[in-house]
Order: sequence, then C-alpha cells, then structure tokens
Amino acid sequence: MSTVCVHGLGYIGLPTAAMLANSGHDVRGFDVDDDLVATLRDGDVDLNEPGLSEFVGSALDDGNLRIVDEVRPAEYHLVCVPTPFDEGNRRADLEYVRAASRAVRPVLREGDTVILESTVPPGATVSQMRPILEESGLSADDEFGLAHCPETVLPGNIIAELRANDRIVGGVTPEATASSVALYESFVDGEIRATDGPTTAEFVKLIQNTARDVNIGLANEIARLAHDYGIDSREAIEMANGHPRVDILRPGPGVGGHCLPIDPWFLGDGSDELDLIEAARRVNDGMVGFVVELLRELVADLRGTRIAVLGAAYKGNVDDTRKSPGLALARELQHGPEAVAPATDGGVSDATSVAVHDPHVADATLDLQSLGEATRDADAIVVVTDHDEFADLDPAELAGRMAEPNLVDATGMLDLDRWREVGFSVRRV
Ligand code: SAJ
Repeated sequence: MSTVCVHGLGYIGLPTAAMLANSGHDVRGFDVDDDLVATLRDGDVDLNEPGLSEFVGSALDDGNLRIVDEVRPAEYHLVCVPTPFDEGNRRADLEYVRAASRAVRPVLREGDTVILESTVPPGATVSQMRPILEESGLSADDEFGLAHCPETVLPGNIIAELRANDRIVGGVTPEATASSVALYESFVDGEIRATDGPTTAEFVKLIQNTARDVNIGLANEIARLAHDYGIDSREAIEMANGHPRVDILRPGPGVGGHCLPIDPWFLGDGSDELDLIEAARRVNDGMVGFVVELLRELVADLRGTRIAVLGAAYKGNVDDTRKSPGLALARELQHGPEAVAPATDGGVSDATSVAVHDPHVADATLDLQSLGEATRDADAIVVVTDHDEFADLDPAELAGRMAEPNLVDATGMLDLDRWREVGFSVRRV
C-alpha cells in the first residue's frame, strides 16, 4: 500500500481519493478551496452523486483518508483539477494544472510518481507539467515518474465506474507507466492499458468523448430529417440499431455537461482537422433552436405566452446545470431572436414568460419554480431533462392547471399516448 496525495477534491478527485483509501492506501486529499476542505473535514459531501457521501464517510472514519490544507510528500500525486474551457479562443485553460504542478514541486522526491487525470489537450502533461516539476531539480527521465491516466467515469454512476472502467495509462518513461499501472491495479477491475506516452492517453480520452458527441450529433440530425419526412426518428433509430453493426445514440435537446460539448475542441489545440467534429458540435448546439421550432408548431405566436421548461440539469438524475440545454432553451425563449418575434410596442409585456422547474437542482441563482407554479396557466410544457420523476408526471392533472395542453418532449422518455388521451397536442424530438 502506498501514500497518495490527491490534488483537487471535486467530482473526480474526491471519489478517487475515497476509493484509494477504501482500498487500503494512506491518502491525503488536498484542495485549494479552504471552505471545501473545512466542509469535507466535517464529513459533509456537497455533491449529488449516489452513494458518494457514505463512501467518503467510511474512508474518513477509517482514517485512511485525511483532508489536508497543504500538500504533503507522497509516493503518488494524483492531479484531478478542473481544466476550464475558454469559449472566446476555444482553448483549454490549464492554469489549475500548472498550479497543481507548482504545489507538488517542493515536496517531490526521487522515486515519486505524478499522475494527471484531468482532461487536457494532447501534449499538455509534457508541455505544462514536466517543466514545472523539473524545477525541483529532479528529472522525469529517471528520477521521478510522470504519467497521464484520464478519468472516464459517468456522473451519476461514478463509484461503480471507477472500479469497472478500463484505464489508459501513458507514462513519460516505461517506469512511470509501470508505477502508475500498479496504483490503478489496486482498485480497478477493468483492463488497464499501457501506452507509450502521455500524449496518446490524452488523445484517447478526447476521442472517446468526441465519438459520443459526434454520434449524438448524427442522432440529432436524423431527428431533424425524420421530422421533415413526417416519421418517428426514435422508432427509425431503434430499427436501424437492430443491424449488428449500427449503434446510433438518442436524439435530444442538445448536449450539455462539462465534457462532451467541450472536449472535442481540445483536439483542435494542435491541429486544424476538425471538420466532422465541428459540424457535430454545430448540430448539437442547434437542437435548442429545433425544440423552439417544434414548440412553434403548437403555439404559433410565442409572444405573451407562458412556457414551462422541465429540466435545468444537463441530463437525467443529476443536479449539474453546466451547459444545460434546459437553461439554454429558457434563455432562447426569453431573449433569442428566433423564439420571440419583435414586440410590437417594444415593451417587455410581449415577451415569452418562461418558468423552469427541476426536482434535482437547488440553485438559488436560477429562480426555479415548483412543478405546480411552473405549469400553472402555461401554454406549453417542454420536457428537456430525462429525470425519472418526469416519467411519472400526471398529464390529466397538468392539463387541468394549464392554459393550453401543449407538450414538447425533447427527451423521448414520455408515453405520448397518455398525454394525447387527455387532450394534449404533442411534439417529440
Ligand atoms: N445525450 C444525448 N443522447 C444520448 C446520450 C447523451 O443527447 O444518447 C446527452 C445527455 O443528455 C447530456 C450529454 O449528452 O446532455 C452528455 O451526457 P453523457 O451521459 O453522454 O456524458 P457525461 O458528459 O455525463 O459524461 C461523459 C462520459 N463520456 C462518455 O461516455 C464517452 C463519461 O464517461 C466521461 O468520464 C465524462 O464525459 C468526462 O468526465 O469526460
């Protein structure tokens, strides 16, 4: 068993630190956010991830996980910090990665291994971390290990996937790869695949998320094509997928979260070859506009109407609203040029009024409403997020409360016959 210092205690770092601790390692969890450190020391986990609170609690209770406010020497340093995306220049902001490297530098010893898990553009482990770490006087060629091992867990199923998923490990040297593989072998049931350098590992992670984004882009384009032909895209996709070599994903209101809409752009950091990838991004970003088109088939003039948007989280059963299609739709309905025809008197009274409801999100800045408030006197409901709760909505009760019974299901999760039976006019992405 080894000493491990985990840098960054967010969605990836915290469960990974707890996993390592629960697998018998002596783990220090470090974060630059003092408030987070204090909260975690009290045993409070402020992340809506199934089972995470108990998982972290047991690691803390056993004493194998300690939350620290300064970086300590350790045989392994695992860097799990955010890599925000700068929308303006479409570049990754790697300052947290560099800051973590600067934090490791003074405690780095000969024989230690530093592993980056954060998603970065190809080449970043070597170009961003190595020079900073080598300011310690030690060399990544033969004195300390440096590797990239991208995280691949799905929010909502993190603990199970930490154990089950295959991992790709690329070290600067074969020794760095081997010592990193040894750490992951202590808790990963999936296959651990070693590659000949960090850049391949970085690239693999990006093409995984890009493959999913492009596949969803195809599904979304199929949904728009099917609409023009007057056929049901979901039935068509399901039938197409019966072929042994076809596997098209599900269309929806667009792609949210902090991974799929962003990571494809990281591939453009050192290359211009982003044609198909960029087109898929455009298709996915355009789905909110398509949802508005479907809405206008039901409510021709959106001015002065009241629309209930159900779902502010970027996907079902999570509370994360980053790049949420639901919030993008609410913005487009309120402010977007396609959604709201210019008000005749220029006054706000002609604008579409939008109420957003989400049973998983508790964010005071978003002005979310209860289901009852959001749907009262509404001219249409748009279901954007596939939360389990929305499958149980009672169409008759909602019809009684609304001004007009109109429904757009952007998730494909609803049994539309139930809605039609009580008088709803419906459209589905
Ligand atoms: N979505 C669709 N249609 C689908 C599947 C998803 O429209 O058929 C939408 C979702 O509604 C959501 C978005 O795509 O808005 C992204 O959701 P997701 O569940 O596909 O993925 P994330 O962003 O939660 O997590 C992804 C995962 N990557 C892959 O599956 C290749 C996860 O394994 C990664 O660890 C994570 O990104 C990450 O951190 O990179």
